[in-house]
Amino acid sequence: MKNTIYTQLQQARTQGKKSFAVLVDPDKTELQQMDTLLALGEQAKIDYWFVGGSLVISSQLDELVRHIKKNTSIPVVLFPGSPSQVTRQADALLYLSLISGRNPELLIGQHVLSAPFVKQSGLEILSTGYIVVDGGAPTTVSYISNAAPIPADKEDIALCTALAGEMLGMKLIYMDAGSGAKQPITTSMIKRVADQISIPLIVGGGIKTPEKAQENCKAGADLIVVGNAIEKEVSLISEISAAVKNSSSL
Ligand code: 1GP
Repeated sequence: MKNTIYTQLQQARTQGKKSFAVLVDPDKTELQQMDTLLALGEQAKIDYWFVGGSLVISSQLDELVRHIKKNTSIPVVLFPGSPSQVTRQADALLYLSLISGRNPELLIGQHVLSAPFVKQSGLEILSTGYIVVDGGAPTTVSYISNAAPIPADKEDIALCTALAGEMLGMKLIYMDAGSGAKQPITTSMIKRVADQISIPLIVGGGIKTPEKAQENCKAGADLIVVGNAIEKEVSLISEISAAVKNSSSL
């Protein structure tokens, strides 16, 4: 099994180097309009493209990932809302278990059904404890998963959930306020979790400014994910990328 991206993430964590991923939602992306985004991502030296969404209606996932791979050298990591969003064209797969929820299908059920296909895909598999935190508005992920998010001020619950994920052997923790969240995850919750876990921490959902991205990194996030804000204002890629890189410290 490949281990390239995970090794990169672990090394970055050890070195205090922060990473930045831009989330591409296949439903909101026209192939023809991708090229500006791809060029800006290359220029800004982002670390990863994340591709996926809680509910993908479009059937162009394969084609979209192929297009990104053909036009950039940046690795593509799938961030799937369901097993139907797995394509061999990508480099790696966030193998998400929704550990903040109590829906057995999203904890293990869908994994069992898709395991043979996922194994055969040849993708690098990144087992990820996925923690959804209330972002101030109902999000697609909460509705689809039928699972309540962790209240934004319940830092102890987030911490215990992340610790349990790590001790269960997950390679990454992803704390997400949900796509387009009104309130991103607080720096205080990020710090509480980051201080106690030793695996890389991904943070996303509702991050709209370089300042917030930087604050999250300083609080201990290893990888920042931004989708919506960049869809609205593509030039934010370079500003957020610079802010994330500048937060790297030894
Ligand atoms: C959502 O973390 C991602 O799952 C990104 O969220 O689109 O709000 O940046 P945004």
